[in-house]
Amino acid sequence: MSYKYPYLNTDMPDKNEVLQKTPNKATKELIRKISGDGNETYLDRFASQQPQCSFGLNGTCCRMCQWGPCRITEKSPRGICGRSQDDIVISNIIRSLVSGLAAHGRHAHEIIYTIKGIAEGKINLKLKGITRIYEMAEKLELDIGNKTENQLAGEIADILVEDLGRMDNKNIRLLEVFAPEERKKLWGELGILPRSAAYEIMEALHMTTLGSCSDWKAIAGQEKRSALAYCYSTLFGSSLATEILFGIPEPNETEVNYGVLKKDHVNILVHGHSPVMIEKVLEKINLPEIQQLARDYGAKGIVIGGLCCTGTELLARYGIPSVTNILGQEFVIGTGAVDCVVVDMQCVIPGMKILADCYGTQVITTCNSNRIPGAVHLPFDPEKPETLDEDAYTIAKTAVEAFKDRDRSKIHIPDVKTKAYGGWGYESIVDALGGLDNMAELLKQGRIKGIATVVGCNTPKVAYENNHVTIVKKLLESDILVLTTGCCSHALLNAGLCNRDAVDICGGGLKGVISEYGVPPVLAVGGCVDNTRTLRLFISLAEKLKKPMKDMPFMFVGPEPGNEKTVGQGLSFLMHGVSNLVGFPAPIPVPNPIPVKGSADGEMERGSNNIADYFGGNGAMEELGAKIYTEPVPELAAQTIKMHIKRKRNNLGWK
Ligand code: NFS
Repeated sequence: MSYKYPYLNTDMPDKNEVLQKTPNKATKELIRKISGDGNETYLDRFASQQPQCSFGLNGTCCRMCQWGPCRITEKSPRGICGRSQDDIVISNIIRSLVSGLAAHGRHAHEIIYTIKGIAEGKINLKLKGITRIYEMAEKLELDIGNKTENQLAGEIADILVEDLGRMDNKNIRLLEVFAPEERKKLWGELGILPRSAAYEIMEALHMTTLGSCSDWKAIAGQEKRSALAYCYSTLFGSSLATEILFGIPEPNETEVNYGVLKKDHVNILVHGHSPVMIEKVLEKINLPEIQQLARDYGAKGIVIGGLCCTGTELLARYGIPSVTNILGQEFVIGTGAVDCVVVDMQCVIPGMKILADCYGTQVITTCNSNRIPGAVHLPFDPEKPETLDEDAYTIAKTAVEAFKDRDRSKIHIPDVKTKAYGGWGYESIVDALGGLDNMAELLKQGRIKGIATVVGCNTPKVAYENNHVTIVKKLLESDILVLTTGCCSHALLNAGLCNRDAVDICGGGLKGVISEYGVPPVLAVGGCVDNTRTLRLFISLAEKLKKPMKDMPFMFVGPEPGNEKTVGQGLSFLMHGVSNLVGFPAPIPVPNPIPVKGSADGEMERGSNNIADYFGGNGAMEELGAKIYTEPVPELAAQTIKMHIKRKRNNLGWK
């Protein structure tokens, strides 16, 4: 039985429904195994949270001061201070958005300060993204002269730091150099050009605190300003800085999924988002003495597997096999085969450590922002890097040592491995598809009908990975090319869709493109911050075709929204005129339909509220040329995306 929430106009799945619908055979085996071992996962905790609070689900609970909490009902349409439903709903959303902005900002901070540390000779790493250094130096109009690559990278890092924290009224530099002219003009007219990540977070929290702004439209304006700061300071900032640091990814072939773990090997998982420490740890793991240590303990070798965005980053750069995403992190521990998980920052759920204790798995934390009680803690701080090499060596050794004392009686590794062709970036996609002119032509001719970026987290509110995989299969059938990042990319990689063999499920046009150019139908472009790569591609294609972004057959799809960071992902694209489809209602009262008061169960009528009408109706469409669709049923969601792309093509006069 799934959980019924008629006022949301959707149901949520229970464990049985997840078992029935989740597409990965390995996941089904592990859910059953963990339950059989008598251990719990998020699925059990989700069940014990039912029913979830309707005010929380609708965004109509205000906890922004200590007079509350206030809840909006027919009897009490305003909070104690007089705040309206619209103010409360939009304030809750902007607070989620800027929490996500803070998370990506902190990620960007670590990467950018690592570049500074290397440039100043304090960190023992070598910058690998030389092409990106020169491209950025040119775009930012730096005086290149006889400067070394490290000097230039240091100057770029200083600009990225300003973009993170500028307080005076100047624009984000990365926005100035990467955003389309037409959009910059529009954002200027709307008065929403941002100063920096830090300033916009401060202003968003300021505007929504007790007795500040009570005009929901002004808060929505700050929401858009913050979304632009999110996009250009922290997504572009992190992604480009990571490319300067570790190089631009190159497509590579590998195997992914739970079956990459090996019973007779030391299995180490790397987890989080900012892979600086892990880069060093990998260097140490490859030392002959650490490899020998593993053999001394009876292991045949060492397997590294990736989780979440650190996993997708390592897959992109080194072809290191990825295993799973945020909601698979407990399942993989349940294999009983994981000796150690090395985590950096974000999306590491406490339930993972609880299960790690059940299966004797060692957890090592490497970021001061992400402490976990009971874990070994060896933090990386780019401003105090003196012990980096020593700590990385200790982590590698501790991870291998975990193998020797573990209880190995409860191991079950599902025999499921999938071929994957990952590691795509902006340049490699353009090159592989014959250049921007050719890509534009493929779109115009309709061999590629449109491009959807299908990305983001998992949520327990839809059947795990079912929306990701079902939607994408339907899009491929209709000749829509798919780009993917983050947790969604794990679902698609494991489903075998990031692999040229998936050509068979594609429509005729896309099939031809895949055969001719040798690309897979789904291009995995990295972690969530690497949506930068997709956005650059969308911007370049629109410019090449001399069309505004809002007219292009593009769509942002977030089928399983979860983390606060996901709010800014969709809005980043929305700000550029790219409509969104999300797979579960945001915490906004669902406008249509609502139950008829006092009527027999099931009777519904149309409702409306300003925030839903703005994002999902004509408001955002009139202002930005894009809107947000919500559809939790994956087959219907795919239909909506296809319809959206068809409409865009019709308006362009393309067949
Ligand atoms: Ni994105 Fe990556 Fe996953 Fe969501 Fe978390 S791992 S940054 S936030 S949950 S996709």
